[in-house]
Amino acid sequence: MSIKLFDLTGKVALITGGVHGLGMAMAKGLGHAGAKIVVNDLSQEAINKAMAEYKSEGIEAYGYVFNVTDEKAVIESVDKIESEVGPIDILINNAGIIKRTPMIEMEVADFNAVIQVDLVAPFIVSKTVAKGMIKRGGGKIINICSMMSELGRDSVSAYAAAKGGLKMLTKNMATEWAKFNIQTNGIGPGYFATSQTAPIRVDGHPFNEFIISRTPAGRWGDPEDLQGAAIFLSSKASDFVNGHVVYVDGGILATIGKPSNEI
Ligand code: GCO
Repeated sequence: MSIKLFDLTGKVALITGGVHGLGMAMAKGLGHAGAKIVVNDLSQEAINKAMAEYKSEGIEAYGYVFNVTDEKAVIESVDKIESEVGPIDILINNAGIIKRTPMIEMEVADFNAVIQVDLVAPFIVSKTVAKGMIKRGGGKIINICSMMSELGRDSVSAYAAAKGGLKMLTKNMATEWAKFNIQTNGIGPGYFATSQTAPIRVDGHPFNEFIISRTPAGRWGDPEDLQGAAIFLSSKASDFVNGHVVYVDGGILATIGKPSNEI
């Protein structure tokens, strides 16, 4: 008997914001493991471009325009997805924004905007999707946390507050929903080469050199490095895993680092 622990055939996975970057990379991983992929964005143009990319890789994908911070829109869209594509078995709360501003200069409105998208929206989408999962006997929820779920950094106060909160929200979802056979976990990416980090990754930028020296693997992550953790936490292989954040970070959280002059 072949045990297909990581097979997602027949599953429907909603990856919020999965039209580029880390979300798309994780969605492609789930797609190649057999899942039907559903993504959302605020822009139909971004969705159209993403649909073409998924199709070019032979992945069955669907796109919906809705704002993850708008509860009414989320409820309507989840209903539409579940009637048009199928019941959502896997939810990856990936959609997120970042605003890099020193706290003393940060506008409260900007702080609130980051909290809404990066923390409140995962709450909204998860509680909406979990209602169906509970009725159907289970599901998988993955919250995309961050290095900033564990560590602070100059200029990313709102993002760190949101991602720290998202780590604890993940533990609370696990606490409340594991009895319904819903496994809720997080993935914490280290520093990855995406559009979100492009401004701090340019050759010669001090932060670029810092990350490469501070990461034991000595490189920025490639979005495909996240696919294994995403498939694991979406599959039967993680049916008794609850409330953990799997850090895919090249070892950066494992070390205090070393003096720059040490070979
Ligand atoms: C930053 C980066 C980080 C990474 C990621 C780390 O400005 O420090 O953008 O926030 O994107 O979140 O896990």
